[in-house]
Amino acid sequence: MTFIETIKKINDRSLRLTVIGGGYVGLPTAALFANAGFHVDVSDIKPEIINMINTGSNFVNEPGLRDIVSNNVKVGRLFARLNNVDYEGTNVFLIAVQTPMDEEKKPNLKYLLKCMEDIGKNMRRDTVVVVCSTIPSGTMMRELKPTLESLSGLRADSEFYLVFAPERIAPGKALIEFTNGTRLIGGIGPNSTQVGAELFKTVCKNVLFTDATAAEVAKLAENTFRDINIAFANQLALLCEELHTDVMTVIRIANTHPRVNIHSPGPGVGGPCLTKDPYYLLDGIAAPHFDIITTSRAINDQMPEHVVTLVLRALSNIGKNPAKSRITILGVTYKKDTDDLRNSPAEPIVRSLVSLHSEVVVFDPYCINESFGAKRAQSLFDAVTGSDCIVIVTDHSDFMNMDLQKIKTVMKNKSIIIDSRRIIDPNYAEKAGFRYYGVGLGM
Ligand code: SAJ
Repeated sequence: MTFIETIKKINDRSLRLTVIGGGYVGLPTAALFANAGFHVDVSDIKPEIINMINTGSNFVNEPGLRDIVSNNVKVGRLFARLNNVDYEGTNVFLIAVQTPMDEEKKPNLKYLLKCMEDIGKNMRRDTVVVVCSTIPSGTMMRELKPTLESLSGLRADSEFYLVFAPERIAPGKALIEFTNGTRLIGGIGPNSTQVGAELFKTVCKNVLFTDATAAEVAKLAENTFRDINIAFANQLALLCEELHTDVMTVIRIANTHPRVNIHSPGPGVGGPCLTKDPYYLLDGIAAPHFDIITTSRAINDQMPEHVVTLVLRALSNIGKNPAKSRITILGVTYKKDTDDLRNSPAEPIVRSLVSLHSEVVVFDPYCINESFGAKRAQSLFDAVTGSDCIVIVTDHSDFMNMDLQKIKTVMKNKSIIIDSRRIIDPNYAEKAGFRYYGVGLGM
C-alpha cells in the first residue's frame, strides 16, 4: 500500500481500527470512530469493561455515549475483546492506556511500552500508530519511534506512520469537545502528520498539523497553565483573607481588564490531569533554579488543609469542639456535575476531619458510593439534619440554590457554612441565620 492508498482507505473507511484501552479516553474515541463508519475493536485488560461495551452499556458517564456505543455494537462496527493481542487485520492502532504517575511523581509508562512491544512485534507495512495517552515531553522521538522501528524492522514515516494526537476532552463534555474542539496532530514526520490528520478529520471538525514534540509539550502546557492560574487564584484568596477583603470581588474587577483572566480559587485541584501533567512537563528536564510549576502544585495541594483550618477556626469562634461536632461535607467529586472522584480534594478534607474525631457525614447526588471513611447520607436533608457545619467542597449545580432557611431549621444552633467554592451569596447565608466563611473572604 502506498501513502496515497492509505489516505484513500481512511476516506472510504476500509481501514480496521483497534483502540487499546477502553476507559475515559478510549471508549469515546472508539465509539466516535465506529460511528464515523470504521470497524473498531477495543482491547482492554478489564473484563468488566469488555462486558459493558459488548452489552451496549458503558461505565463512562458521558452524555450521549451510551447510545453511540450500543448502536454501533448492534450494527457490528464496535466490538470489545479482553486483552486482545491478535492484531492480524488491524491497520490503525489508537492507544489510550493510562500513563499514571508513581509515588515519586515520575511517569509510569509500563502500559504504554507493553502496547508498543505487542504492536511492534506484529505490525506490517503501512500500519498507523496513534498515541492519545498523555506522555512526558520527548517520549515519541526518544522512546516510541526507535522501539517500534527496532521491533518491526520498518522505518517510521515511510514504512509505517506514528502520530501523537493528545486527548483534550473534559469529563462530562467528552463527545462535544472531541468532535468540536481542535485536535492536535503531531506526527514524527510529515507523512505521519498527514495520515493522522486525515484519520481524525473523519471525526473532528478541526485538526491542527504540528510535530510530535510540539504536540507533547503543548498538551502538558495547557494543563500546567491552568494549574498555575488556579494556584495564583488560590494565593490571592489566602492574601485576601489576611487583608480582610473578598477575593471574588478582586478577581471579578481585575478580570474586567481585557487581557486578564484569573481563574477561581477553591478547595484544591483534583482530577487526573492538572495534578499530573505539570510533573510530566518537567520530567527529564534539568531542575530550574526558580520553578513556578512545582510551586503552583504545592500551593494547590495545600488548599484542602486550608479548608480544614477554616472549619476549625469557625467552630472555635463559637466555642464548639470539633470532636463533638457534626460536619456535613457537600460533594465528594473533584468536578462539578460529574461522578468523577479521581484525586478529589474532598478526600484529604474528609480524612483530616475524621482524624480529628468529628462526626463527618458526606452527601453527593452524583456519587452515592464513596465517603472516604465518613458516614454517607442519602439526601441533602439527611446530611444536614443535626449538623453544626456545612462544608461545600464540590460546586455541583444542586448546591447552588439550596433553601438555606429550610436547612437552618434542621441544623444545630449557631450553624456554620464553609463555602470553599464560593457558590453561595454570603448575605443570603447570613440572612438565613448562618455564620458564613468562604475561601478568600477576609472577615
Ligand atoms: N478548578 C479550580 N478553579 C478553576 C478551575 C478548576 O479550582 O478556576 C479545579 C476543579 O474544581 C478541579 C480541577 O481544578 O478540581 C481540575 O478541573 P478542570 O476542569 O480544570 O480540568 P480537568 O482535569 O477535568 O480537565 C483538564 C482540561 N484541561 C484544560 O482545561 C486545560 C481538559 O480540557 C483536558 O482534556 C483534561 O484536563 C485532560 O485530560 O488533560
